[in-house]
Amino acid sequence: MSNIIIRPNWVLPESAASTQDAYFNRRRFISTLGLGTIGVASVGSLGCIGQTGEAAEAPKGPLDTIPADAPRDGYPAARNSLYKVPERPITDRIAASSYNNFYEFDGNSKEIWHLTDKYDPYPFTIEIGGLVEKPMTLDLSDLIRRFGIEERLYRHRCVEAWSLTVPWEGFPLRNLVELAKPLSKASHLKFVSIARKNEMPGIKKQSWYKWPYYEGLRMDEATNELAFAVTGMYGEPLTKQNGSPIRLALPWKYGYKGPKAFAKIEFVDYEPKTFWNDIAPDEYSFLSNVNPKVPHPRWSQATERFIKDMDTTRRVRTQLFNGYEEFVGDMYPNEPR
Ligand SMILES: Nc1nc2c(c(=O)[nH]1)N[C@H]1C(S)=C(S)[C@@H](COP(=O)(O)O)O[C@H]1N2
Ligand SMILES: [Mo]
Repeated sequence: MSNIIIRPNWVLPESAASTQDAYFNRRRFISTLGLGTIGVASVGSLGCIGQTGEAAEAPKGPLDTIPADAPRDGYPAARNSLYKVPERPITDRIAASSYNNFYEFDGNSKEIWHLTDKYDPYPFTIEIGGLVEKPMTLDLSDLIRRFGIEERLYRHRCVEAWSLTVPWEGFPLRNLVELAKPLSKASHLKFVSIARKNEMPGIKKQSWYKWPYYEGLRMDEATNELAFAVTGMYGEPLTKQNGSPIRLALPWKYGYKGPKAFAKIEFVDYEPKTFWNDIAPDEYSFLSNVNPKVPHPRWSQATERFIKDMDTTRRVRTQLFNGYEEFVGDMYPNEPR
């Protein structure tokens, strides 16, 4: 009896679900093999957990993946009381660090923390360029010291209809925009993540994607008070699987609009291309505001599975702009209401 491994209930059901990840991996895998639309059953074995073969270095738990050299200045930060989530509890920290989406590690599994042992982000710099007074490269540790950090409790809604409530730590993205001094003709920002194929196993395994991950925002979105540059969660620096060393939280948008491990911001005068929109433009729009009335072509967005702990079966109603209409509603006169 002692060798029975009890896994949280998401391990099996998720790999069977038709989602952002499973759908594309399956489709791509099949076309790689030249099998047309048959042979789906063979895909299951790709999603096995614990096959890294590096037990010695592998993290023992999902919180072992906070980089040892992550700057700890300001942690734990005081919570900003302006942003409340009165109707939902805070997600259990282990659950929020175990149930993830970060395709650079794996697109087929939610439990990716096992795969992060080679990833070593620090020291880390962010390159700022494009339509700015002067291009610059900023050291992340310097930025954290310069801006300081605060904690914000935000809802976090994935387009695959699961959600969390997370205490993020970081600084307003607006601070970074002001430091960058964009020219008046800059209308949008383009974010580019890192793609280290020797540290992130999902890149080689899913070589058909257009790495690195890239996303974009309008200037008014990036300077909205909610847009948050996240360097930590639950009072400590970010775990690798949650986007160490820096990612965005844009709580009124679906999760994929917030790039993890971004190392480049380019100011531009056009609407930039984005990773998921390029893959499936009819499924992942540039704006991607959370909206229960706008279904994904393959599933409803009216409700979501709220992940409070390892049980992922509770459903709650999805809210327009994920409950942030008072902060962002004015930016979107054409959003279906
Ligand atoms: N670079 C990068 N950023 C990314 C992703 C990714 O695959 N790569 N996934 C996105 C998606 S779909 C979601 S829902 C969130 C998940 O964040 P979490 O794992 O911290 O909950 O990260 C987003 N940022
Ligand atoms: Mo997502």
